[in-house]
Amino acid sequence: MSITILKLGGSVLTEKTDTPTPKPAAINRCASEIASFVLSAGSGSPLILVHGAGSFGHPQAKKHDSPDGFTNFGIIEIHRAVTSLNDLLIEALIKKGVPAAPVHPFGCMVAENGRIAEMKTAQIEMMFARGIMPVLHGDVVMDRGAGASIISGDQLATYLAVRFKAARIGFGTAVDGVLADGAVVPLITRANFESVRPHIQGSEGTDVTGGMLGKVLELLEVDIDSYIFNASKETVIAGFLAGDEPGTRITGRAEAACK
Ligand code: IP8
Repeated sequence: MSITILKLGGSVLTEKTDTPTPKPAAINRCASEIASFVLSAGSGSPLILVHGAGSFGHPQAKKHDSPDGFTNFGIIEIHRAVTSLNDLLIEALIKKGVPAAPVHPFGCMVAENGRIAEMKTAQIEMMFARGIMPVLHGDVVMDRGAGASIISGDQLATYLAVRFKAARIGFGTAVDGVLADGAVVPLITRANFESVRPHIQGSEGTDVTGGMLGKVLELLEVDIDSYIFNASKETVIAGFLAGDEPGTRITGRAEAACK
């Protein structure tokens, strides 16, 4: 079984506004590209879909951020915002014929100081067995140290990739890859990271979870071929799912070389 993890950034699916604003056309197009893969690939190639929060989580997390941590109603507002984006994506996938179902981290994960400490995943394996596609997302979760913390879709996607021994990870963003001084960096490894790092450009809008540098740091931790690419451009998601190597390739493999 060859598992692929696809993470769609909040900037692909939502407008960078202070209140939750979806991009319905982009949500539909992403759902179509994913549906073409899922409906033709069959049960031997399961896909785990993860999405970010965009305006359905980052402004709310910023609003409720305080030295004392999130209040209970703050936690609930953040979680409800991101689950409503999850609903929109799942509805679009179901309309395209994909049996997609939510797995909300808030209900099956515990963090420790902002890092995932525990996650129940038996339900995901059982979903694979039936051909249901799990759709997870960055979320606010209960945290043993901080009370509650934000777990990004990037951290979650990487965690799931290790846990399920995924073959490939794709991070679909609103830019062409990791940009250094305006140009796409084709390959990032542990060997060249420090020379690329000072040039990596951040993301626009409110981002409480680390932007582009955060993505690279997550992916460098794992020994899995990963790609950061532009999911706002038509057919790039479909190409990645079909085996293309779009955007920036990142691998934490110690001796990674250009393919
Ligand atoms: O958009 C953040 O996930 P991300 C999740 O993947 C929340 O960084 C709730 C802000």
